[in-house]
Amino acid sequence: MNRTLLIVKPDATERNLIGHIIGRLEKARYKVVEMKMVRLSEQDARRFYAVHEGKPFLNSLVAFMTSGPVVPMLLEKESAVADLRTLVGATDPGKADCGTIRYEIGKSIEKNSVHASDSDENAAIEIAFFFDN
Ligand code: 3AN
Repeated sequence: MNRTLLIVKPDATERNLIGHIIGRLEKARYKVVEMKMVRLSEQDARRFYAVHEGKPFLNSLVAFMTSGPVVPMLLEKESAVADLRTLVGATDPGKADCGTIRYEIGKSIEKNSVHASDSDENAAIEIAFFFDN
């Protein structure tokens, strides 16, 4: 078993898609170990996306991620990180494979409905950002 972090982003909480996303995760055999709804401050969002410091889209991304509630979840499964990246799909929903969560509900490269950790190392950092586990 290993762990990863998924965040339901504001575009998806706004459209009442939290339950839909949890359903997709549970059907894909993820165990939701921890979950909460939070409103990120600008400082939180900048800290979470520190790897994107200097990127032209950072300010807009921070504004979007603080525009409404988000739902971080700690998920457990074998090959949790890689399988979740596959299930979530490409960053740009227009380029995401058919059947992926972003293909299905993503609106744009920014409003792409979910975040998923991209490595075991980042999963551990991102889980610690939101949860005590
Ligand atoms: P992913 O979420 O697929 O791992 P990252 O980590 O490269 O993608 O980017 C983090 C977030 O930044 C994305 N989920 C998206 O919301 C936003 N983002 C990434 N690239 C762009 C871009 N070129 N224009 C606007 N937003 C972007």
